[in-house]
Amino acid sequence: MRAYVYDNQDPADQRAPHDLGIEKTQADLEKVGVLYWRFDGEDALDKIDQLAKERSYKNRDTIVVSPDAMGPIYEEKVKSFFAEHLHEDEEIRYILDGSGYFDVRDQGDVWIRIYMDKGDLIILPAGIYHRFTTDENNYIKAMRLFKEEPKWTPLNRPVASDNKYRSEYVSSYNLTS
Ligand code: KMT
Ligand code: NI
Repeated sequence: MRAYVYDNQDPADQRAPHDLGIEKTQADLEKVGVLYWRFDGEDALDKIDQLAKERSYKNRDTIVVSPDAMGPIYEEKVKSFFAEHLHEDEEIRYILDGSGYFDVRDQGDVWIRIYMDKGDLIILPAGIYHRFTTDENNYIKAMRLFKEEPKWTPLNRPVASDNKYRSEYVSSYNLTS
């Protein structure tokens, strides 16, 4: 994992690094409710099982985002993952192979880009505005964990002003809106 401020240059190329050169720490991410773990080595899956148990993530599946796995819809999918959105439940991803970027909004509404590769696990809280893209290698394999049923419907920004998941998120992390 490596987090840094996203530069808004060349917006046409979402898969470029867009690295403004300002590093962010795991503590910076925690300020907006984003949790991170590194699980590698032989007991990685045991550690995931333990975290899943502690947090009541009962189910999981695997997704591969790549031209090989998705065929002609790949470009369209990559564009749709990159639309700024939130979910009404946590988004939990463990990277099994490959790499990609999760972008999250900080308290000042600035994009923080989080580079994730094999062994990285991230939890985005319900209500946070975010987006995802593959990087220039065009390949990521990730485990998606969820509590009961997957609630991955993306709600694009802006959501309704009375969306309770957004309101709860905003008040939990002292954002202005
Ligand atoms: C998402 O929610 O944007 C995704 O699941 C993208 C693939 S997970 C690396
Ligand atoms: Ni999402």
